Amino acid sequence: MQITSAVTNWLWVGFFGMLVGTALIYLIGSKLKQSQKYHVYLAMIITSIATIAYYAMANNQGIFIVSGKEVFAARYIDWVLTTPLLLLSLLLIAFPAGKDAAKLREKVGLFATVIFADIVMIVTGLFANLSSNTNNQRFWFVLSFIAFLVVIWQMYGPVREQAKNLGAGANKFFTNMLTYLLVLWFIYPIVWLLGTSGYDKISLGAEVSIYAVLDLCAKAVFGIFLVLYMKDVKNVE
Ligand code: RET
Repeated sequence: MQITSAVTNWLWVGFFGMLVGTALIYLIGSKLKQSQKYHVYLAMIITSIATIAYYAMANNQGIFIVSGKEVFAARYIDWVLTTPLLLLSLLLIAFPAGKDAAKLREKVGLFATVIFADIVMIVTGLFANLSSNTNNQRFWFVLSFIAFLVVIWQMYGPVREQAKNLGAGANKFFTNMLTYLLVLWFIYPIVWLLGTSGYDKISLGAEVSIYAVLDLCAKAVFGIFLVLYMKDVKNVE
């Protein structure tokens, strides 16, 4: 198969359709009760993922030729994320919420938003890295960075608000862990810009070693802090 203009046109149809669909879900969903809003978030997340995937495919990104056939990698990234979320929406309908569960479900919307923004950050970062054209690369980088800001904004806003209900010790523990995470995570896009993926200002050796140290701090040291202090803090499970 060839990527003809008809193929590209259909990919743009997919893109605009998903974009309009997302807006409609938002508008219609704004009438739902707060306790049901998580359905709106889930549905919007699903169509937003597809919007991003279609945009990439319409720009000929993430399409690899394997054994003479086009493989649309963006489709698989889309499906691997959206199919579990579609099943989750149905599962949540099938298991009706009791009184306490209803509160928990409101949080599903918040959890899903943070995780969705995080996934968008990584996937669009990959697309930026795969871009051969500077405009495309900038577009994906900015989108990735916006998603990063959404993660930070949610974590410092509603999630931290929630943590204030914990005891003083637990709240402090949460804030310390969050600040540690924020400082480390901010370095990733800086290295990305300075390294081979961006302006090539540092050597590959420097890039790889900084990422390695960052990964160790963000995963191993983070985990160690977590288990070290968790046992001393009350009201955290
Ligand atoms: C990219 C480039 C595009 C802009 C942004 C980025 C952020 C990446 C982050 C990665 C965090 C990785 C962690 C790994 C754990 O081991 C994709 C580099 C904002 C924040 C914590």
